[in-house]
Amino acid sequence: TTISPLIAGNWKMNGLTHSLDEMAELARLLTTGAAPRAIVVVCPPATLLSAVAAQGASSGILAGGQDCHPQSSGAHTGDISASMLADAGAQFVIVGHSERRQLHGETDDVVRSKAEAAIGAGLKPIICIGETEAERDAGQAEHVVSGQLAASLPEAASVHEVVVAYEPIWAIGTDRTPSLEDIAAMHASIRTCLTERFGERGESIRIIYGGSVKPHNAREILDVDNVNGALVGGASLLAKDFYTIISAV
Ligand code: G2H
Repeated sequence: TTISPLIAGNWKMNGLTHSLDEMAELARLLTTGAAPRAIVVVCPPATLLSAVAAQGASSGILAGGQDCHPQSSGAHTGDISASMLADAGAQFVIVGHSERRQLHGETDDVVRSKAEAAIGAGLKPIICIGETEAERDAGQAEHVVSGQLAASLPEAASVHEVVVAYEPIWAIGTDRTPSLEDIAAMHASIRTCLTERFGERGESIRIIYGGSVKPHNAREILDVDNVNGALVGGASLLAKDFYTIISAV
């Protein structure tokens, strides 16, 4: 594939001011080592977004949010809009992470509105989809994921701006990953859904894998057909580990 790979770090609810030292170290590694082939994105908690965006500028690290509200402003205490993330320096935003779907009750409809809001604000949404372990055991994984994909992706003409993140829920933070064959099959199935729906534009949409991507397994996962990058949780918190994963493409 000719799609340039994208490696995004999802810090989740981790990171205080001192975590910016890890950002500085990542920037140092990226500017002193061989130039990375991948687009590198760090999605810190919102409190650190401006700092990460500012710090990343000189080393080519882009910043992203972890969630956004479907509306651009208004009476929504505690929420953050896509335009606010853009204003703070974000170029990406994760939407529909399984932790949002499961812990905040986000449906495909909500996720799609968030993705549309992101595109409207000039951000690239990283739209997460993935099956539970019970669904995989029941042989329903591809069916469930293609349903989520169909309902979570916007119809917008700018759909090539989206990134699809396949994250099997049972692989998140568990140090378990699907077999390379299963990753290949799922990513191929997602690619087929994208081209059936969007034609040629569907060929250029990045499909990244997430769920226990670590320094030791990054290379083999990133080598799988139709895997156009990774969404990295735990291993993105340490600059050294994240850099090893970035360097694996
Ligand atoms: C999956 C992933 C990042 P981890 O949620 O989104 O986390 O790499 O810790 O499994």
